[in-house]
Amino acid sequence: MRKRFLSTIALAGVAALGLAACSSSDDGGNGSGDGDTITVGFAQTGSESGWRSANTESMKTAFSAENGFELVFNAADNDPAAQITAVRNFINQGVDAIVIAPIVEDGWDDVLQEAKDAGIPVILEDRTVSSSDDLYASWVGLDFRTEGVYAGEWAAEEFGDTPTKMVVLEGTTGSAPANDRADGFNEAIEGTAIETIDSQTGDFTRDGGKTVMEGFIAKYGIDGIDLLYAHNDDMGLGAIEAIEAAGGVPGVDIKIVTIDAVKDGMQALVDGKINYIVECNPLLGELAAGLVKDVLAGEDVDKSYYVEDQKFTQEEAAEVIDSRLY
Ligand code: GYE
Repeated sequence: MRKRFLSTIALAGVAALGLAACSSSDDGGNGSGDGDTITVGFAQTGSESGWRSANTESMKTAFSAENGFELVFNAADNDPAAQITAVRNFINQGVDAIVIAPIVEDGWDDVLQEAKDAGIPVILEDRTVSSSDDLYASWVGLDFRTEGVYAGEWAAEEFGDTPTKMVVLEGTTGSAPANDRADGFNEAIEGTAIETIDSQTGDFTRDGGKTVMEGFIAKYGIDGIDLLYAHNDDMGLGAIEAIEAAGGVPGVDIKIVTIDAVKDGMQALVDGKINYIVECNPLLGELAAGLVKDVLAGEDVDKSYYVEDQKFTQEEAAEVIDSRLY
């Protein structure tokens, strides 16, 4: 797949394009609002993490009345069936466009076809789906596989030939970031002496990370675990609580690498409790809103827009933490 990466400048350009191409909702949508207001149904995953809160805020800000939108917001509490029902409701309401942050990759064919048949364009943000890309107009998000590679490269560099026992806190089972972050990481540590002794889902939540880590500690002991790879900061933060409660020192007794770089995660990195973080930028609202306007205006858009991520050591985190936007 051709990857188009967007720098901050390109991001602003895409958003500006969208604003210039402001369209009216004369495409048959019978949603509420006057002719110039674009009614958008947004099916969010839920509110599982700090990343998600920042993403929701970014989306609500971009899809504001000021910017010409009426936003119908739904958060599915991490339930794939409820999210599909929400999308179906948007179709029945006759919204002008639908934006989805798909909880899991599979299971989207039917409802995406229904949206297409109803003439309602779908824009995906954040996570991807396994359906054919004919069924949606465009996607904007992050390269989860590369995030996993970055995290794995750090681990390979840190541990290399030293026999290392690793546990993994996986994201939501079946979600694109859980799948891709696992693959990318495993690829990067191939040939090292890092051994995955256990890997379970913590559902991207702090509580989930804490509970699963408690189980790992009960089974292997603090001394039996050298490295934790958590698919997001929140699960890593939950695991830190579990390690401290068991008398261990996170970041020292057990090294920790996570993904997201939200404020709390970055603070734990600065404090030495996390050892490395790969960023995942949640500020996708303006891009998604620009894409909705472009698609409704009949502009040509790419099928996928990748936003580039950074990565942080403890020293680098200390330098940037005060200027971070989320
Ligand atoms: O990393 C995690 C969130 O889909 C990229 O979902 C997103 C992930 C993010 O719950 O914190």
